Amino acid sequence: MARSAWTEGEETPDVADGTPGRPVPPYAAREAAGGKPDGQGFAGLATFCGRPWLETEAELLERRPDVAVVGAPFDISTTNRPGARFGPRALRAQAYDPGTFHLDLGIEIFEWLDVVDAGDAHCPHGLTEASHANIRAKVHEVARNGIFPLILGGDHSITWPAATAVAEAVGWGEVGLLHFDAHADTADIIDGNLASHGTPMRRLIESGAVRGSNFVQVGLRGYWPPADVFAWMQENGLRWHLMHEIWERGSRAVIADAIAQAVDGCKALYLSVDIDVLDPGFAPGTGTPEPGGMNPADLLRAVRQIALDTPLVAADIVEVSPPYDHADTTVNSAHRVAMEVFAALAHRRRAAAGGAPDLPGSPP
Ligand SMILES: [Mn+2]
Repeated sequence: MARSAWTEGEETPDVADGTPGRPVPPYAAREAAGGKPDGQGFAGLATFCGRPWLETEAELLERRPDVAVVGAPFDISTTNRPGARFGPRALRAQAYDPGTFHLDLGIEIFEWLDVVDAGDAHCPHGLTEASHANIRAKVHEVARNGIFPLILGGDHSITWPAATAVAEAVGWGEVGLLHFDAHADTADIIDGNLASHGTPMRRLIESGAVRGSNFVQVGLRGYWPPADVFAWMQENGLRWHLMHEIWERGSRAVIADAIAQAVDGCKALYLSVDIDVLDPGFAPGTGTPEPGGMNPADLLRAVRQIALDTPLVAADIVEVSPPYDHADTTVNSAHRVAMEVFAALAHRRRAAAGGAPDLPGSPP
């Protein structure tokens, strides 16, 4: 049994195999999987989860990972306080890195799922069209090669180019969208802006990239948008589950309904998580906080269930605005949304290979 505490009378810590002063290597399993040692997220280069950094399509093609993380550091389409351009960097550098074994699923995530960090789409300041074009191109580079893109916003306007790229790669009009948010983001034009963070979902329906019949929203609350926007949504087959319904029926029942609606007749699904779906007490670091939201335990389990039970091909996590965060609370919750997606996808790969959960997990 290795001892790690100082022992009285010794000049150096008693470590690893008991040899004073001997260097401590990282856990072999994590190092072999290309990751950082447990708990060392603060050290070294800030890639997402310490994963390999592969910025070009050629590098992606050489390795052919299962998932590529793409940053979309763009925030000039926010209607209120900005700062989400700092989201991707904070999610890479600030999130507490706890390890890689998912307890509930009993899985060492990166032994079953190869995840890389593909860097950021270039978002030149003040240029919405160019930024969105670059985001669309970067996500398309990933999706067209059969790699699952996990996109880090940025404000929610980035879902317009990102989901468009996924639809181009996977099938135009064959992609559904499951959307967690305090707000519907289905307005037509806000202050003359077609590319607002309050309008991306309408653009996706209008273009035909995403099917209205498989478009499901969860967590809406507060005071926006007005009734005429919901009337447009109803005409186009979109469905929504208000936060009030979660309060009445419980998250588990609502999520089960949302999943059933999203996947009914659907070939592929895109998950979009606006972190403001969480209550601002859990996620203060966001541009348009709305009190009365979900808690992280419910959101994380919902995301896990969606990644387990749907033909999920892509996901984004948006509206993390680190300048308004406290104690990295928002960043950590958003980071764990990604971890739930990874763990569920890893579990599916293991199940397909005939594997079973390791202790302490149990079948989901
Ligand atoms: Mn949103």
